[in-house]
Amino acid sequence: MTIERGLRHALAHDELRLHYQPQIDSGSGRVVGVEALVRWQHPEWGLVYPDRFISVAEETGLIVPIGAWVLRTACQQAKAWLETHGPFNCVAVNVSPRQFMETNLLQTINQTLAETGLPPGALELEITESAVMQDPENTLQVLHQLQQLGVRLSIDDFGTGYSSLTYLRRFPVQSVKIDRSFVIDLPDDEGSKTLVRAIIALAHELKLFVVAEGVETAAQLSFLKSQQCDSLQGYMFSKPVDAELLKPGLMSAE
Ligand code: G
Ligand code: G
Ligand code: MN
Ligand code: NA
Repeated sequence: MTIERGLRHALAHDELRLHYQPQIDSGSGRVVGVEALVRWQHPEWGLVYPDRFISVAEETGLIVPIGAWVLRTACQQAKAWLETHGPFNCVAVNVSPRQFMETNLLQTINQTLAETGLPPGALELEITESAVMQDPENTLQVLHQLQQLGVRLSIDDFGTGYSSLTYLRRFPVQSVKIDRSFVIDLPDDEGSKTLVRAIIALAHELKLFVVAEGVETAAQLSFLKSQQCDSLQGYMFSKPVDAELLKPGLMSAE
């Protein structure tokens, strides 16, 4: 069976799952948000990770219904967390370039928020830097419309694309996520240190919140804290896990 046929089947037969990875406030150690990451629970292949199917979904357009499912499921879960565990910043959902170019993204998001009752400010959309830069003028327009809905916006994989500083300043985003490739060689590699320091300083100048991805070691953590990185995500705190294993708002990583 091809991946494409498998994905159609997965959508129709409820084989997709979301895992959630906590984002930790670097000052308090509290869980302030979670990123939703899709998996495919295949009856024979077992748990299939997105690297195996997101690109096919993107090419075939299946990313649109998959993305809508991810959005609805993540918003339902976040609403449940808000009710049982009290306030937490937000659930972050990845939006692919193709979804971003779809004309009804705005409508899908609006409708999902209305149906689930999640406050818009509790949803964050992660858009990769490369997606943002494919058509920056169009992106700017869509980002402004999304901002008017009250959802939070974040640039994913930051540092790997080629955002001009002009656009970074003009995009109505709240945060940037430093790509894991810059975190992995901290704190020994001088190049990585310089880049991470520069990204954090620049983002803070622009009043953006900074999240570091892929934090695995105490040494990486300590460097990121010394640079006032706002929040942290990585195996050091938790792998992406089932919703039942997380209690955002109540959880502390200290
Ligand atoms: O944990 P990880 O293997 O989950 O994710 C691998 C890649 O797949 C990451 O680049 C991540 O952004 C992407 N990804 C994970 N979940 C989703 C999703 O729901 N939608 C989109 N578009 N990409 C996702
Ligand atoms: O959306 P994005 O490209 O940022 O997806 C995050 C990816 O990074 C997912 O595949 C997730 O499982 C993975 N990931 C999250 N934390 C860590 C980490 O500490 N180390 C490694 N190697 N991967 C991580
Ligand atoms: Mn992401
Ligand atoms: Na990323």
